[in-house]
Amino acid sequence: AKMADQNKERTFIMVKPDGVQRGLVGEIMKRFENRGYKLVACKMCTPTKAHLEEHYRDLKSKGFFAGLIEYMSSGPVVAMVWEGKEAVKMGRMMLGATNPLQSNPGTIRGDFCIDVGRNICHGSDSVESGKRESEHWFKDGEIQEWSPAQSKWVY
Ligand code: FUP
Repeated sequence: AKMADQNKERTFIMVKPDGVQRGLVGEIMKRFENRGYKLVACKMCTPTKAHLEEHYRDLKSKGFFAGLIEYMSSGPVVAMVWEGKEAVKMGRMMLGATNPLQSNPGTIRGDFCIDVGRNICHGSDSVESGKRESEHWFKDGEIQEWSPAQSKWVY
């Protein structure tokens, strides 16, 4: 991929209900902003089970699927799209491993959680799923194209 394309890679990141309830929304957003990623979409909503079943469709056969849907639909989440170089791989690295015993201190999961079923955040695992998930959670027009260099409001 050309540099220009690479710098526009997007990933879907979500603060899960327990992350919202523990007051970690700002902490998680701050890490992406500080690292140098650009927020291009953001909203709070309580997702329906049907919406989550589509989001997690690849996990339908797993034993934890019903519990996962119940947990994820239990309250508001904060859904976001972050843009920048290697956003998908870097997002996963910043989140930390799915298994709490392997999520290193310094990562979001490694710093804030110990239970795989209450792991406070989601991040896309490929560029493809980043695109699919962003389009699943946001309508056309809810994802913003913006650049600080074009703004007359920043001086
Ligand atoms: P991740 O991409 O890190 O979110 O991990 P997966 O796609 O494998 O799993 C999605 C979600 O299912 C996890 F965030 C938490 C939940 N899960 C469990 O509850 N139990 C498991 O054994 C594995 C995953």
